[in-house]
Amino acid sequence: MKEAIPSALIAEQNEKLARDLHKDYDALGEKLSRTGLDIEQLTARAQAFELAVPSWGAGTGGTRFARFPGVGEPRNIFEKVEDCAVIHQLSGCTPLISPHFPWDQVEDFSELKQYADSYGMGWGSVNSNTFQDQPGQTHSYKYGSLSHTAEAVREQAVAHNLACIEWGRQLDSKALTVWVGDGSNHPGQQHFQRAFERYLDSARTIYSALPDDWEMHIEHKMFEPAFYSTVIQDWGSNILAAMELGDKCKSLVDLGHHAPNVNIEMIVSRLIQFKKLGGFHFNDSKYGDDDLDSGSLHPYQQFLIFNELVDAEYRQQDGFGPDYMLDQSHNVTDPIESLINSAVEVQRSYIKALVVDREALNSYQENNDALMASNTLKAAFNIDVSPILAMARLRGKGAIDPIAVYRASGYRAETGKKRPASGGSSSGIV
Ligand code: PSV
Ligand code: MN
Ligand code: MN
Repeated sequence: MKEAIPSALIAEQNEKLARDLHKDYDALGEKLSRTGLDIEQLTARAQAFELAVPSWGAGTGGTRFARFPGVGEPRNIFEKVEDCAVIHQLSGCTPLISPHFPWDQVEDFSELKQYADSYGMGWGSVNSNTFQDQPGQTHSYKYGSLSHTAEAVREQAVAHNLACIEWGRQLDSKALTVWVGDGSNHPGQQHFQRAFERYLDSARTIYSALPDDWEMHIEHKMFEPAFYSTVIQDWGSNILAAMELGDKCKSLVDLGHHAPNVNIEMIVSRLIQFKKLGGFHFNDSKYGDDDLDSGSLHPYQQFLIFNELVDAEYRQQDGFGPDYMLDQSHNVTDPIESLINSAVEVQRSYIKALVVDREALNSYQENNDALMASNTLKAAFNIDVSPILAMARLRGKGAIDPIAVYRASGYRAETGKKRPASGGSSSGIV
C-alpha cells in the first residue's frame, strides 16, 4: 500500500503523545464506566465510522467574487486522490472520495480506480453537474437542466447523469447524487407545477438506469443560483420527488441548504421515519450555504442531528443507512487541514451522540420532564470525547494529532514544488 505520509513519521510523532493519551483515555474510561458505558465499545464505533471527502474540497473553493488559490493545489483527480489519501491516513475515518463530473476529468476509469486502490481509497457517491455550462456543450443550462422547458436540454442533462452512473459503476460507487440549480429569479418566470413535472420526468429516466444495488440521492437547496424559487427547494419537495421516483431514491441533507434556524434535526427524523434519508453533506454556515468547516459554528446542532441518527441505530430502524460526506469550500485555510478537522468534528458528534443515555431520555420524554430531557442531551454533549477519537486514530495507524503530523510532514510545501500554481475555477480544478 502506498503511503501518502510516511508511517514512520506518524509513529514517531505519536510516540511523543501516547503516554498522555493513555492517561487521558483511562481517566475518561473510568468516568464513563460510572454511567455504565464501556469506552472500548465507543472506540470501536469511532474506528468503524466512515465519511466521504468531496474531490472538489481538496482545492481552494473561492466565492463568486474571487478565488485565492493555495500552494500546491491538486490539478487533476489523481492529485486529489493523493490529498484525500493524506486526509484518510491521518484522520483514519475518510476512506471514500466522492467525485464530481465533469470537474473530475477521467480518461481511464480503471487506471483511476487502481490508483485510488493503491492508497487504500474507495469511491463514495458520484455527483453530476448540470448547473454549469461546460466548454463545447450543445445546449445551455442558463434556464435550467432536468426541468428546462426545452426537451433537448432535458435530454442532454439526463444523458450526463446516465454517463455519471456508468462512470461510477466503473469506480464501484453505489450512489448518484443529483443537485440541480434549476429554478427562477423572478416571480412569474416559471410555472412551479410544470417545472416540477418536467424535473420528475427527467429524474424517472435517470432512476430507471440505476443498477440494482445503487441509490439515487436528491439534494435540496433553497436558493442560489435561483434566488426566487428552486425546483427542489426544501425537504418537502425533496421527499415528494423521492417518493414519486421509488424506494432507491432518497433525500440528501446538505446542512447549509436551509433557511437560518430551521430545525434540521427534525427534518432528519422525518426522513428516517419514512426511509428516505439517503445521506448528508456536512458543513457549517452562519448565513446560508457558506460551506464553512463542519462543527466550526454550530457543534450542538451537529450533535443533535447525530442524536437522531444514533437513535435510529439504537432502535434498529428499518431501511436506515445514510451516506456521510463532507461538502465544504475552503477559502482561507489549507483544504487538507480543514477536511481533517471537519472529519474529526463529525466523528466527534457521532461519538457524543452514542454517549446519550437513551433510556433516561425516553423516560423523561414520556413523563414530560423537559428540563431533564434537555439536560440528558447536554450531559453527553459536554463530555470531551477527544481521547476516544485520538485512540481510534492511534489504533488505526492514524495520527494522535493529525494537524501537527501533517504540518511536520512538509506535504504542502512538497506539493507546492510538484504542482506549479495556476489560475482557478470555483470547483477547485486549477
Ligand atoms: C450545491 O450548493 C452543492 O451543495 C451541491 O452538493 C453541489 O454538487 C456542490 O455544492 C458543489 O459545490
Ligand atoms: Mn452539497
Ligand atoms: Mn451547497
